[in-house]
Formats: sequence, structure tokens, C-alpha cells
Amino acid sequence: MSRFYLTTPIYYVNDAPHVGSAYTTVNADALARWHRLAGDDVKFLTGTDEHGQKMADAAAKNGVSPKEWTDRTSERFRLAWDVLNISYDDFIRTTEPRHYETVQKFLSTIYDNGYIYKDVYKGLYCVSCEDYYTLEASDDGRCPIHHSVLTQMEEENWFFRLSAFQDRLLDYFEAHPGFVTPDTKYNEALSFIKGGLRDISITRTSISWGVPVPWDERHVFYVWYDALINYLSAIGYGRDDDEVEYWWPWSNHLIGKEILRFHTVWWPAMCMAAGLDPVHHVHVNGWLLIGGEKLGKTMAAEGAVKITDIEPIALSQEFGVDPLRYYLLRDTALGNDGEFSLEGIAARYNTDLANNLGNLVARVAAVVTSKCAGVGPAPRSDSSLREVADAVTADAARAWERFAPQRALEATWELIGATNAYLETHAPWKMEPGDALEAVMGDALEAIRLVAILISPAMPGVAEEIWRRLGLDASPSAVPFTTAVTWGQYPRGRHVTKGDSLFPRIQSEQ
Ligand code: ME8
Repeated sequence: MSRFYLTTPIYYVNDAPHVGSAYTTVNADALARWHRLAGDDVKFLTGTDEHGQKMADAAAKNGVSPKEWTDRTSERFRLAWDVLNISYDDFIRTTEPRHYETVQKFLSTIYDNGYIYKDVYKGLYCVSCEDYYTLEASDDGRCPIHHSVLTQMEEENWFFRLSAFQDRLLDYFEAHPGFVTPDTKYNEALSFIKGGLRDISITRTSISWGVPVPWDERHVFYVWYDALINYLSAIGYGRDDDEVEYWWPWSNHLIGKEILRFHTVWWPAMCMAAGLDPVHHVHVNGWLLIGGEKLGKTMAAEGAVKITDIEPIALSQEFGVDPLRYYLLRDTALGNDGEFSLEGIAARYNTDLANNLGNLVARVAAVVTSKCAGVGPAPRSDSSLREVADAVTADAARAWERFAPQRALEATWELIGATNAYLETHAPWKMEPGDALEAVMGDALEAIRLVAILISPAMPGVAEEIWRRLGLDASPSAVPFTTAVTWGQYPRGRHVTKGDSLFPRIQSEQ
């Protein structure tokens, strides 16, 4: 057994979650579920990032204190993730005492190690990004992501000596070619480091909403500096060395591509400065787009989309939780950008779910009910479906391991397609009851059993329902994957139930 510590970014609570934040969270959830299925010891962390200018502004705009605002909005994330069946083991908020304690210990260590000094910061700032820009990196004084005019800032700040880590980071990247995936993002981070690193400002005096700097009480840490450390607060850094030692070597961050530099350059350097190994692995997801632009709440505010079209709870009410999860996992490879649309969800729903998976389960249950007295026969060991099933399970397992849910599901649908084709070839609905019919149905039931296991990280609710309809015990998520996917384990004699349509078709006008 190995371990798997997986984190999502912690989300800003200036606004409620949208389908972009759900995209990373659902993918992380499916990966965490896969690792549990594979028998790993898993810790899956998500949470909310609650300090910074943006939050202070949002609270002021809504006439409440930052604390009240963050309590309220953080709860909306928790609620959305509960609705989407996100199996997080821990939900961290950066306003919690455990986080303050870790941040202050971690940064004090860096300070004691001589990597923090005082200087004056002068430059441009984007409040939406909570990030500094040079004039060259800006879009003529505007934020390249949010297109808003950047604020000119001048403050006395504490600085982190990032420049001291250039060579150590280059060596680290060279020694760990799998540190950042996909490769394109590894290369992007590497060329950023090669381009030269400037020291960075890590504290602010112009706001007070933040973690206080222990050695200088007029300052709070700049929000990114406290945020990154959440990954250590949740495993007890500064409180429980054994827990850090248990999880940190197995750590994986899943992040969106706009925060690559923070996670693959700053963060590893900070860890090195504190005398800790950097995170083990960072996987970078692309963006969900609408009309080629990064999907986000500002789009709704500008009237470019209806808010309900990008809100995860509203979407799950419209399409169902598992179909929404399936769309997010299957439509865009984790690493690429993908265009998001309601038509896209409906198309995946009708084709992959209603026509392929739903139809397979329905027709097998119908034949077993009408021609086998509702009792499932056993599969054959030499079924022609076996070869496909063996190849698909191996392929899907490899894909899940390399952070590729989209490919894992594509492979799974090859087994669904092969089983539907197998039924077309044998046409059991035209066969007389007897051994030949039972053999075909046993094979099909076994294939569906495997499909239920394979889809369980993606669609846990649907997988459970299929499992129940097959008359199987326990749960498809609770089986040990490697032994459970050996062909031939569907037991004879289980009661198979038909049930309602798993995926009633969506009509285009809906
Ligand atoms: O950046 N497509 O928080 P955030 C895909 N608090 N993923 C998207 C997306 C889209 N259109 N929009 C958002 C922050 N995301 C910081 C992180 S971590 C120490 C601090 C996802 O609320 C994606 O994972 O802006 C992105 O990195 C994250 O949400 C940003 O969330």
C-alpha cells in the first residue's frame, strides 16, 4: 500500500463557487476516489483562502466584517462540494488557528534561516489576482487575466530572497523530471526559473486582514504567502512532525494553470528555505472557457452568461450530480483548456450516458428479467469480452495513476461499447431461454460489474445504483481494485432488478 496526499487550490471566498472551481475539485475528488479504490492510504484536502485585499473589499462592499463574510462564503463552498459528493478528508480555512500557527512557525523558520529582509516595494498590483506585475508583464498597465487597471503600490515590506534559490530550483527540476506535469507546464516553470528570479514582497502594511508577522506586528503576510502554507497546516506542520513525515513525501497539488508560478517556483523555494523538501508532484489543469475566455464569476457579473449556467449546484439540479461530474471529467483532458457549454453537457449526457451506459444496463436487466427469471447467470471464463475487459482495466488504471481521468473514462467506454456490440451480435432478446442465452447474459453482467467499478471514482452514485441492480453486495468503491477486476467474479444466482431509466434522455429544447 502506498500513500496519496492530494490537495486542490484553496478557493478565494470573495464570491460563491462556480463551475471552474468545481472542475478542479471534481477532478481531484475522482483521483482521490481512484487511489482509495486502488488501496492507497489517502488524504484529500480542499478549503478556502480567506485573507487579502479582495476579501476585505468584498466584505466592505457587502457591509459586513471580513470574518462574517468569509464565514458565510466558505460555507457556500462546503455546501457545493457536499452536493457534488466531494469526498474531502479535511477542509481547511486560512482563518483557522491551526493555520495561523503553522504559517507563523514556517515563516519564522525562513526568517531565522536568513532569507527574509526589509525593503521598499514599488510596483503594480492586481487585486483580483492578488498578484504583482511588472509593467512589461502587464497589458499596457492592465491585468493580462482580468483586464482591469493595475494599482500602483509603494510600501515598506518584508522580502523573501527568492533569487537565492535559482540554482537549487534548477537542480531540483533536473533531478525530478516528473515534478510538474504535463511536460509543457514543467517546461514553462523551468523557463521562468531560467529567466532569472527576483526577490518577492511577502508582507503588507496597507491592510490588516491577514496573518500577523510574528517579528513585526505592523505587518500581515501577503495573502499568497499564507495561502500556500495551508498544505502544511492541514498535516500538522509545527505541531506534529510525525504527521508531516507521513504525508509530505506523498504530496500532490492539483492546480489551475494561472497559479503555476506560485506552486512550482515560489512554493518549492519557500520549502527549501525552511529546510523542508518541496511538494512531491504538481499537476496543472487548463481552463474551462466560454467563447475562448476563462470562465469565472466576472462573466456573469458582466452579463456574458447567466449565473445559473455556471453555478455547480444549479447545474447539478439540472443535469444530475453524476452526469455533471462525468462531463467535467470526460470532456476536457486534465491539462488542456476546454470550451464549457450546456449543449456540451447535454450531448455527453445523451450519447455516453443515456445511449451507451444507460442502454446497456437497461437492456441486460430487461433480458435477465424476462428470460432468466430475474436471476443473473455466471460469466464464461473464455468469453470474447474478457480480452477487451482485461485491456480496458489495465489501461484505465494506468490513466488514473497519471492524472488522466478523461482517458480512464474513454477506456471504460470502450468496454461499454464492446459489450453493447456483443449484445447486438448475439441478440439475446431473440434467443430462447437456455444455456446459450445464459452464457451471453453472464458475460454481459460481468462486463457491467467491471464498468461499475471503473466508473465509481467518477460517478459514485450511479456506480452504487448499478451495483445494486446487479444484486451485488457492499459497494463498487469498497472493492480492492486489483483483485476485483479479474474477469469472472460475477456470482451466479443474484437477483437482477430493472429499475427506472438511469439517464432519461434530455430533449434538445430542455
Ligand atoms: O487562485 N477553469 O483561488 P481561486 C478551470 N486562492 N479551473 C478553474 C477555472 C476555470 N475557468 N476557474 C477557476 C486562487 N479554476 C487562490 C489559490 S492555493 C494556495 C491559492 C480553478 O478561487 C483552478 O484550479 O481564484 C484555479 O487554479 C483555481 O480554481 C483558482 O481559484
